[in-house]
Amino acid sequence: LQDRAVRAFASAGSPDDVEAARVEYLGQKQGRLKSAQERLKTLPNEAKKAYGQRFNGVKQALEAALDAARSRVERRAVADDAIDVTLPGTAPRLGHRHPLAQTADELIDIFGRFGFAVARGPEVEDVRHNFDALNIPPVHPARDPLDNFYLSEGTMLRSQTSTIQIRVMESQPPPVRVIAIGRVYRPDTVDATHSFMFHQVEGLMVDEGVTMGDLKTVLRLFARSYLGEDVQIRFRPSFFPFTEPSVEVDMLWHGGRRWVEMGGAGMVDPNVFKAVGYDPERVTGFAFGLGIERLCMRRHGIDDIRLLYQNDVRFLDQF
Ligand code: FA5
Repeated sequence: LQDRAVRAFASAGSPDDVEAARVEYLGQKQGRLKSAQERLKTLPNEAKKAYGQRFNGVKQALEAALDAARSRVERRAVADDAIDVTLPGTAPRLGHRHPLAQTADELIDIFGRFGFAVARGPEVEDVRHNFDALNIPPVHPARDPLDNFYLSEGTMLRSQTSTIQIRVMESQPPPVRVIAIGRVYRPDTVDATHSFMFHQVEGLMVDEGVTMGDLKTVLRLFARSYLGEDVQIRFRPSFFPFTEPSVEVDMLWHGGRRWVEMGGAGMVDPNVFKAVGYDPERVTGFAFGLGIERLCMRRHGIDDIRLLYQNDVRFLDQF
């Protein structure tokens, strides 16, 4: 009886099979164990003790087999339920690229169409690339420790992406047509259009016969592509040690009531060409450096640069 019952429980594949086996062997009315119990009454007294012990052993074995069979078929039922392919799914919350990263991607795309490749340079720079090779003399106020983040001797967090102009020209002969996008650092006082860490896009084009007219055309075409056909920009005379002549470029801010500086630009100074071993008698070039935050702000109507760094999802969700 015990062997047959244990086999029946072990082979039960569903809750119904388990119940059928339970009724057959452990049923209170006509179960086989019950019948065995009935037989106890018919035995002579001296045989009752041994039979009773044997009966209890069999009963425990059968109950254990029943428990095991029940938990086995239950586990299988749970496993089957766990993959109900007909249930509607839960949509995962997807993130997306930060507006500044999106702006950088678009700049690379637009200037790429104008034939500009992408160059890179380190954020921790040496003073030679940040100042010396850019024709910024040792006593120039731009080097003031109060206006720069100096690190150990001779190194600093770059204050402008113009460093990459130098790195590119040092590493290849003309012609050059590149942009470089990156972080720059300055201890500026933070306000709606200034941060102590921001991004610039640098542009450099060097070849025989490059003119200021080419510079203005490229910047106008760029502004129209990125900010829209109706954007207004203007050029003001300015000064940078590494360009001559130099200009500052303003854009009419959203709302149309004020001009905001977008960047600096100019014709590469012959001293810069000499510092990198280019022949200023043979080639000319233009360079520009634009603030990426301000471009992004003008494009999307953002009023405060600080919103770009706070990572408030209510703000970021809008891009
Ligand atoms: C320069 O950094 C020059 N290297 C640009 C240049 C490149 C001139 C090549 C000539 C040839 P300037 O310091 O003006 O220039 O900065 C350029 C732009 O960076 C500014 O017009 C502005 O858009 C942005 N910018 C400057 N300071 C900040 C700041 N603290 N926060 C956010 N944007 C800034």
